[in-house]
Amino acid sequence: MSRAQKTTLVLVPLALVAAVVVWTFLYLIRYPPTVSAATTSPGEVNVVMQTVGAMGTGSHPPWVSYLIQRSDGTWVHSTVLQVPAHSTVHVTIYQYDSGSDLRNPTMNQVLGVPDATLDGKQYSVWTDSIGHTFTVPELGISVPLPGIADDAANPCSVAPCDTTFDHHTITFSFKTGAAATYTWQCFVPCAVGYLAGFGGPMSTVGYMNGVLKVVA
Ligand SMILES: [Cu+2]
Repeated sequence: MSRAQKTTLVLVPLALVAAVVVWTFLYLIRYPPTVSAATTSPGEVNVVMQTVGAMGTGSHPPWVSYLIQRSDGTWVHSTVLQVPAHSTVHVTIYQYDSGSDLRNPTMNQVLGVPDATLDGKQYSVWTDSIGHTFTVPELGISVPLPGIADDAANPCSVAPCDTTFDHHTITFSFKTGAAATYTWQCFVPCAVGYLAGFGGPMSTVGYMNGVLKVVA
């Protein structure tokens, strides 16, 4: 056997093993896509998201989730959000889920944003049931997203939901600093069927756990 043949004999199986390992890794992490905020004017961007009581499709249909809207209007099942550094981020969240009581009452406060509105009215705290929160601990930002009524007439059960379904509209804004990567998440124990409501979707990027990429 020539040297070239021997080399091929070693390298081909090695490449196959490497391909399988990479494919398995990518399959296991199934990292959701990054969605960039839409620039409206210099230094200002818009982010539109929704929270749903159940995805209704995909690998975990019963899981609660966030979704992010692309600037072309399509909804992406992702929580990986990219915004520019040193800009103002205007966030709108359509909240379609019912709520539950909080374990930590701190989380019913609007923290770190000056202008949160709920269905068009400014608010700073929500003491009734809460569906989810949008919280970026490192930035001191947390916004409670009130739940829709338990007896809502027209709840949405398959994401993405449109605004013909019962929902609350929450808006707020925050300023970004230098480029950095933060994690954000929901702090309501909203993972039904998991220990203390905190497993499953609560600890999974793409559902109730997200990444905020601030890029220069
Ligand atoms: Cu949640």
